[in-house]
Amino acid sequence: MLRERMRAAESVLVLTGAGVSAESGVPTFRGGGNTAVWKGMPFDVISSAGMLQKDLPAVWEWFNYRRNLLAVLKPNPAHETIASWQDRFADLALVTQNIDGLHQASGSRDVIELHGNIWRARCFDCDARHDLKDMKMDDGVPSCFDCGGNLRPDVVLFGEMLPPGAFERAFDAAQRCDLCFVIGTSAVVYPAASIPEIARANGAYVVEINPEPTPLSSICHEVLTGKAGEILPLLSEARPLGRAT
Ligand code: BJW
Ligand code: ZN
Repeated sequence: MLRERMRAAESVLVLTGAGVSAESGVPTFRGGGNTAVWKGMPFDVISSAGMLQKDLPAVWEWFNYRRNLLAVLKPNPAHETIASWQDRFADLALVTQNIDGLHQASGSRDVIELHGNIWRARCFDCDARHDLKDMKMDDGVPSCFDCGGNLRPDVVLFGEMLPPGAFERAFDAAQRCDLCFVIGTSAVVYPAASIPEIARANGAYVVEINPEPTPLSSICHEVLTGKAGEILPLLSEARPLGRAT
């Protein structure tokens, strides 16, 4: 029973994906949404390492468009419930594939961002990071304040390595957790999707929250079918949970 597991858990890992931000109005990548295609290009083409070489201005245009969409969006009850778990569990690791910063906006600290952050840029030449919230963006490719080199969005595109240390921290948390939540991810992108597998292999109880089944559903001990923003607040309430499969 999940409530018992939550009471007893000492170390909890939460892995989130785009579905956690869906109820805030952020489009998901797969299964519908408006940003799956940008000017005729599928997102895995425009958000790829190859596109940085081929057309950096187009990559900036795509990310500027998305930052503009995100600028007015707010965290939803899913983000808020997860943030409240910092006080509920002695050891909580929040690992996200999301680049939108909404976990931090809801009060989560020390978020392990596997795929970077859309509000940051990185210099190709000197590797300096710059906060885009402070930067006035024009069309074209912005320049580094430190060395004048070309900047790129500080996000992990297809075919790129994850930020140094991020997967290692998530891997450690997966090895030590006794309860693992997999929330709002299609679980098709690796190495992120391996984290619940590692947790399960190390004895954790694995719970998925998603309106749709995923390739990970079959290894989960419980699948809570529905929206994260509706189900997660129920996990903080005293009354019995709804249907679990
Ligand atoms: C709700 C909901 C609600 C809706 N409530 N839920 C092994 C085999 C084959 C290929 C590979 C492999 N290992 C690695 C690869 C390559 C590749 C990969 O995984 N490809 C697969 C697709 C096949 N991986 C990589 O390239 C990674 N790098 C890497 O492995 O480096 C090592 C290496 C380098 C070079 C060569 C070889 C190895 C990097 C992956 C980076 C992913 N980047 C993106 C784009 C970020 C920038 C941007 O935003 O544009 O990250 S892709 C995109 O997918 C984004 C997401 O973080 C990621 C995951 O998506 P997510 O979060 O799961 O969202 P969706 O939309 O897919 O799903 C939403 C879910 O929510 C759905 O299930 C809904 O049902 C649900 N939902 N409403 C709850 N209200
Ligand atoms: Zn620089």
